[in-house]
Amino acid sequence: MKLEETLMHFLLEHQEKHRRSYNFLFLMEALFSAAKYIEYYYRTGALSGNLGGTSLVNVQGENVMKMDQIAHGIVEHYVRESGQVIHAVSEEIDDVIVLNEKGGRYFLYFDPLDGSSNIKHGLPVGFLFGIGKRNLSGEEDFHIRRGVEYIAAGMFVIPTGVFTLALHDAGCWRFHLDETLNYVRPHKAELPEASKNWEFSYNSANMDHFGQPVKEWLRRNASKYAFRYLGALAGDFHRLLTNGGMFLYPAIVNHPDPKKNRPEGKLRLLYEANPVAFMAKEAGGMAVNENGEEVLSVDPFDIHQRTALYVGNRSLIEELQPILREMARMRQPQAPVV
Ligand code: AHM
Ligand code: MG
Repeated sequence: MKLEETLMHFLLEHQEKHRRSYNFLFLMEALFSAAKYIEYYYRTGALSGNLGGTSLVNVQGENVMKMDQIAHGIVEHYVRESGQVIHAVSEEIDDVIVLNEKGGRYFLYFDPLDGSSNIKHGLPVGFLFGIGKRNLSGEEDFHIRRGVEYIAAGMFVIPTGVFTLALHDAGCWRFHLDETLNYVRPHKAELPEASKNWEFSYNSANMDHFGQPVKEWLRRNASKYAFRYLGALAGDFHRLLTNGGMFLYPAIVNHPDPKKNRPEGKLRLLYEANPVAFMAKEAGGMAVNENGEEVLSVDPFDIHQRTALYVGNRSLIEELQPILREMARMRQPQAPVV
């Protein structure tokens, strides 16, 4: 019998080493409990009729699935009970969820079940989150945190029992759910420098509607590597963390059906792109948006704002970055020649 190191023990050591409070552990415990419940509902969803849709449309104009609602309810319950969160933002709720403004210590941004097109098939989805911290040294102004201000971010790939957690300046770590429902066996995730197993991951059906320079760059580069696409960010990013390469969801422009254009990108900044960008950074990688700016540095103006995302090995992103910056420059209105 081999007994494994648990995630709680790993976190305790981490907090002690960095002389940090135990409050973070209470919040993490709430997230683990929520993830385990979501896993259970998802795994049994086909038999209990929970993998279908509802008649509702969310703030983003998308159909709400039953599992979206169930997963949100579970996370909100545990997070509220923990007493650790001041405000939360969920993909499923239009407004900021006000929790413990007086005693809470953290801000939580989460997507309880991301990758909705996989739900009816019971295929992998993700519970993604980012955590910001109260201003401890002065008046709290409740501002929405940029990705660089997150102290941690993670993703549960549901229903696989795999969890990845990145801690500010302390790396990106992977854990597995064991037979007693403990997350165990910390393993450091680092994007491999060697390109042997690198993969590209994007919705190739959109390729014709990416910006022209992005298309050209992909035509020159993507065929050097394997192509994999699950359609759920957590699953696609999970592969990327092990194999290296790039995941991209660029802006979609000039689509013949204008409703399908997404000039601002598809993914949500606070609870999809930023958690992934944060994990990538802690694993040695990088993420930029359609302007070539680091995703983590973007100042949020809306809790549900969208962004384009290019994330992966630093060398690949740095190669693409000047192309994106140049595209952004060309989009600026040119000063009239006098
Ligand atoms: P969702 O929040 O509606 O589930 O959308 C987010 C998902 C990501 O998980 C995934 O990377 C992307 O959308 C897939 O989009 P597409 O189906 O357009 O390829
Ligand atoms: Mg989502």
